Amino acid sequence: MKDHLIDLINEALKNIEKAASSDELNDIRVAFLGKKGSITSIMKEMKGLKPEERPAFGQMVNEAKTKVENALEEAKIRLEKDALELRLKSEVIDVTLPAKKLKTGHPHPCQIALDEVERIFMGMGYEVVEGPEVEWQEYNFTKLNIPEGHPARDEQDTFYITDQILLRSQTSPCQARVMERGKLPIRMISPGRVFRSDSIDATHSPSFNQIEGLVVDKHITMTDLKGTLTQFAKEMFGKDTVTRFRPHHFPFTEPSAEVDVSCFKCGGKGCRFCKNEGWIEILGCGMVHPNVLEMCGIDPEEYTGFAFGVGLERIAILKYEIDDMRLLYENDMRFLKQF
Ligand code: 2NM
Repeated sequence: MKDHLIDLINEALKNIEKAASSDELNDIRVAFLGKKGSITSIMKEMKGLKPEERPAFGQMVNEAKTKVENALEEAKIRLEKDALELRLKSEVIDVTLPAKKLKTGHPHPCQIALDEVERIFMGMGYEVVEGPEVEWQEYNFTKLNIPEGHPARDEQDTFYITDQILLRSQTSPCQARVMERGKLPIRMISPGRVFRSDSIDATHSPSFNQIEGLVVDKHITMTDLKGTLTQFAKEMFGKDTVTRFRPHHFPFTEPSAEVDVSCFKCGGKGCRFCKNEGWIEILGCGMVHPNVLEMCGIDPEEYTGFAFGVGLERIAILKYEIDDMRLLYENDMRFLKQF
């Protein structure tokens, strides 16, 4: 019986050594140590022993069980270690391989120019206000001193939705809304998309972006207008930039002016970029017409203001020396990747 037990132990240890998976180890455990396992069953044969032999034999069986248990446990650890090593080998990562290039986008040249304009005016204490692209003709025209019958209202120039509702032709309606709200003083810029019934060419589009500015306070004069816009031009185009104000006409401002900056390519000497003028036109401006203030609920005897409008695409074109505005709209990656 003792020999039988030794044979069983050896058989179990041999099987354990050969086992290649935890399932196999489990089968071995059941076969030898389970309820009906061969080592467990040998206990039942104790009846055949003399009573004085029984304790020693019982102890042998227990030792046999412990031996097999230990072997099973060691095998389990060995298998787990082997499996881990195999996995590490198969999943090895070569950290020296070049990484896959992530295709991240970046701001559009118009967005870069807008961010810059907003940064400059926010630095002077202006707030940025946006308004609806679909407007009442009342806000787009009437309150801006463009009465019925004025040529600017012409159907040829404006996209009408009904006779009262249109696609805004400028962002000034947004400023009329702010004036009407009545919180003074006002220092604001209103960037956004505007619409005019123009044919597409290198300098025109039926939809483009404008940034208009408005300041209303007591004692605002043309000097404030000139100082502010000259400071803007210097920050936008370089500190040596000089401005020139030429008389002009806008219905919503009086007096009105167009502003040129000295050519930042040649410094004003004249070159291809400025078409030998030495000057480049960048914006329109003026002192807010008293009619506009009044129609927006502000007393023109107490308050005055100045306003201006810049084309965003025009700024981007100048800043990046783009020779055709259509490039800004076509989303050709070969063009956009350059910024
Ligand atoms: C321009 C030129 C001159 C302008 C006027 C106003 C308002 F709302 F105060 F009347 N906003 N923007 C203005 C003045 C716009 O764009 C070339």
